[in-house]
Amino acid sequence: MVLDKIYAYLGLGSNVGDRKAHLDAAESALASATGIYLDRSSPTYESPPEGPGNQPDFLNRVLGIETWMGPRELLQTCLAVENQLGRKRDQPQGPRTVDVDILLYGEKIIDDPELQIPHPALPRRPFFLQPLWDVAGDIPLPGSGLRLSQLLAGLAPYELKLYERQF
Ligand code: PH2
Ligand code: MG
Ligand code: MG
Repeated sequence: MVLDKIYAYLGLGSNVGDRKAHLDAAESALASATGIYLDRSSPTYESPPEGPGNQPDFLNRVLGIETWMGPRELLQTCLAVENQLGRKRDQPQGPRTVDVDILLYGEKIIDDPELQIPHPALPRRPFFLQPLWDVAGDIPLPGSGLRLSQLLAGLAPYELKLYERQF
């Protein structure tokens, strides 16, 4: 049987401890997972927390991967990497050592209680739209008809600092 290979984008975030080390560790763990080929890694950006504000600033990065996993298996892998890196789930939207979200999975649209793709918050999050644009170019968001540049241009002014460029 020939398995389909899908191009997917993952969003990484951290706002606890050595944030860059957490993103790097998550990236290495994902790159070495069977069924994932790491193709691209975006620059890292720093931004204030969206949502509950009484927490440290985040670092965020986006990965472009090729994967042979189905979307649910990929989600399980993302959660396993979070757990492996010591993620505690006490406060929803609260501080996290590392968060690994599926942003896009090919052109697929999924709307289940436990998995929504494209990530429903992506259109309003500059800290994912900008690094996604860096690795993917100005692609249209599946299901919306809008390109990343149009989504970014429609946002209220936001704070997003380039933290580290990667090559
Ligand atoms: N993630 C959240 C909530 N707020 N804010 C920023 N800047 N970056 C994030 O990754 C982030 C957030 C929930 O996952
Ligand atoms: Mg998450
Ligand atoms: Mg998240």
